Amino acid sequence: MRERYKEGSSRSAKNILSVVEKTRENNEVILVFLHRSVDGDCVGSSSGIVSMIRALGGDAYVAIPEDLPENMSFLKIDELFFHPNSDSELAREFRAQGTIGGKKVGAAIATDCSEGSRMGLCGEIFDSIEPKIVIDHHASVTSRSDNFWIDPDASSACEMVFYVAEQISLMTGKEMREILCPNAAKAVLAGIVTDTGRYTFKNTHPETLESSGLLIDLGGDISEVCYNLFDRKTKQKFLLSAKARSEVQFYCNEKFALTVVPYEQFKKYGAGPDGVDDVVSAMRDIDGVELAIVLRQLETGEVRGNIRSQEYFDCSKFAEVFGGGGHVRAAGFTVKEGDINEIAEEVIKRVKEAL
Ligand SMILES: [Mn+2]
Repeated sequence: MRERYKEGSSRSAKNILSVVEKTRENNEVILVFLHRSVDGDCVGSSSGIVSMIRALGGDAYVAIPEDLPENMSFLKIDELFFHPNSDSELAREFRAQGTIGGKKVGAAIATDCSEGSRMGLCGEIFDSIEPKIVIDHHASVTSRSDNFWIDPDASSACEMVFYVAEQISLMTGKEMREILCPNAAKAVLAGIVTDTGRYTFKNTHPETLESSGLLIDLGGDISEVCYNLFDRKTKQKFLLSAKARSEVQFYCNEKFALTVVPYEQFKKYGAGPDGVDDVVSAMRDIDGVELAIVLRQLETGEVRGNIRSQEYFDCSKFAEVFGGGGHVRAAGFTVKEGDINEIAEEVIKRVKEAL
């Protein structure tokens, strides 16, 4: 293990071991939380934590506020998840008496996010549980505690979780392949691949590749992960993505690229809300473009903005203007209601002031 993650990963490992011990003694379950609009990193990191806790003899589920996206079904991790508003037996029990499999919730762990406000309908549950452990790499996190490991320099929450698993292996003498079951290892690898843009972003460190290599050993198939998360697409998605790209507009001496995708376009092409996921980084990679933004309108009417920058524009700070957050080179926000074209005008105005 290199120095980079030593302090944070061993502190997190100790915190996790102590809540596993406490919840085992009290016959309680641990819930692991992720952010809404789930992505590979939050899904992978939370799955890794659940696998870890179960390997230590504890009981845990990921509390997810929405269905797992279709492009993640190849991970085969459904049994790690618990959707509190679903129709499942566990969810009905939880709504009726606040228990899961007869157990009270004794601890909360959040990965790839730190605040209930980012967790959709699971946020209220997170806020009501103590103690809380957080493993996150978002620059916008401001609260600190011994139970929080926040490292904005880490490529992904998944990479952090890998090194926590390694510490737990060292501390307990359990083998890595016991701690991260093959499907969890694949999910953790998927998160690293997602947040590094397949190891092309500046957040890719030697540790990122070392952990990925070990995850391949533990059952992560990197070509399967990349094909399912990046390359495979429906015809509908392909056509909508082409339409969104063809509608791009340039501002600020062509340094700012913006495309706006109203809900009617999703309907017209028959594509789901993820139909334009590949557009924003492609726009950012156009010669001369520093900043790319995709605005998409969902069926609920809310407008989601995805922001990417090349070299100097602070996406996280810009997203905060619209109530969002993220990283310096990649961030996002959601506006609950409003006309998408008016929101676009506001975005253009703010960019002109900031860029
Ligand atoms: Mn992440």
